[in-house]
Amino acid sequence: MAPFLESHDALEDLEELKRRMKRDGYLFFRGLLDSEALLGVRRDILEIGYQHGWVAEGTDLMEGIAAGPPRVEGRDEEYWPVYDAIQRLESFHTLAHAQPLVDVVSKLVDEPVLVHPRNIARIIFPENVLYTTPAHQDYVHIQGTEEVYTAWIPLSDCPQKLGGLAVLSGSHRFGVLPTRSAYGAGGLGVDTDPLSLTWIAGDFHLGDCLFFHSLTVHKALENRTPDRLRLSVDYRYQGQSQPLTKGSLLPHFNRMPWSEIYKAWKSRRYQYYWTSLDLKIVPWTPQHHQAQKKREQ
Ligand SMILES: O=C(O)CCC(=O)C(=O)O
Ligand SMILES: [Fe+2]
Repeated sequence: MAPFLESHDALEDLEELKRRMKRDGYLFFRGLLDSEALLGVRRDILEIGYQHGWVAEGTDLMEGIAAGPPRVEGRDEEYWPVYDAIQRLESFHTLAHAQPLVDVVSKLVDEPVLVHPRNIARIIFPENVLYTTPAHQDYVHIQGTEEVYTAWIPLSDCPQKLGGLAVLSGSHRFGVLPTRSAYGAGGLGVDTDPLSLTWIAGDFHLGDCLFFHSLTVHKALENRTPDRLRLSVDYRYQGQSQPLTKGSLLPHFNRMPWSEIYKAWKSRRYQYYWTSLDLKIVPWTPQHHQAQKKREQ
């Protein structure tokens, strides 16, 4: 794997940022975000994990030392109470609106940015490599417009052995690729061999952020640590004039209404903020998921 191209030098150069995104399908920034807010979200998530026995007793909470068997999104019933509690966190949703994140996307789209409220958090257990996020494109899940950008942000330093994210540079230029079912987040994978492109990865430090286009193929690296949880968040952004599907305005997994999520929030600033915008809602198509099922029959 080759290292990420760092784009801090181009942060003030709109044309260069756009050029790099267009060429590579990703932008990587070191130290884009303030560690305080990231560590606040980390603490909130680990406190929930601790209450549910996912974090080892008698250890420093912020180290994120795993306890018990791996719990996997979409596979284990035990995942839900923890994930529901994370979805109720004001800190987790507020971080998606951090100015440096919105600023990068606004430079790419040249218009006011819509922050999708469907924010996602990941808790990846160690040594559970079968469920490592497979190579996939976000577009098949999100749809609306291809011009959606994901920001992937680890909530700690994230060396490759903790299971960071890798992108297949240039893969966004191949359109929507055929899917197949796969283990790991999203449940759909793509075959990347025919593309003959290079995987790009690196060691993340707290504050680093990876942006990628909705057609850019990406995957997680295996969490090869003996005992650490990998915590990260992924947020999505697009231009406000671009179409989107209803699902992007619902909570991730849509297990409860926003009113439930907002119950303990202190501020209303980031509640229902999209409802005052004139958004163009378009249908979501199950076609990518169905085509995959047919191919496998
Ligand atoms: O963190 C992961 O394992 C998956 C992240 C991902 O697929 C995304 O951010 O779109
Ligand atoms: Fe993804």
